[in-house]
Amino acid sequence: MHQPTIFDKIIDGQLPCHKIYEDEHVLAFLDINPLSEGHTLLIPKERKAQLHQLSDEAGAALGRVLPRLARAVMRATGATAYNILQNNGAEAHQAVHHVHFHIIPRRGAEGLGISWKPRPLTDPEGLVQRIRAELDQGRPMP
Ligand code: DGP
Repeated sequence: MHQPTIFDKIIDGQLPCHKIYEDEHVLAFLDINPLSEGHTLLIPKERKAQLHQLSDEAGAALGRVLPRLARAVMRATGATAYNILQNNGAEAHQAVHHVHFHIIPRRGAEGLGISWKPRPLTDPEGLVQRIRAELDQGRPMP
C-alpha cells in the first residue's frame, strides 16, 4: 500500500515545484535541496514507493525521458559529468517513498559523493542461476 508522500501533492498540483517536464506518465522538477546546480528529479505518476513495484509501462515511460532530460540538464548547466541516483528503501537513503530518479550534475567537488567499497565476487554462477530463476518466475514483490 502506497502511503501518500510530498510527491503525490506535487503531482496533484497541491504543492508547487519548479517544473521542467511533464507528460501523461512522468513529471520532472528541480530538487528542493540540490547537491549541485541542475539537480533534477524525475518521477512516475504511478504511485509506487520503490522501483521494483512499478509496472513495465511506468518503467518504460521513465526510461524514455531520462536520457533526454539528462542531455537538457547537462547542456543547460554546462556540466560535463553527472550521476543518476535512484534510492529504494530507508536503508538505501530513500527519504521520499515515491519512486524518483535523481539527475545530479558533477562539477569539481560539487555533486554526488560516493563511497564505493568493492569486495570479491563469490559464487557468481550460483547467484546468476538464482536471479535467472526469479526472472523466469516473475514473482511480484510487495
Ligand atoms: P531521496 O533521499 O532519494 O528520497 O531524495 C529525496 C529528494 O527529494 C531530496 O533530494 C530532497 C527532495 N525533496 C524532498 N521534498 C521535496 C519537495 O517538496 N520538493 C522538491 N522539489 N524536492 C523535494
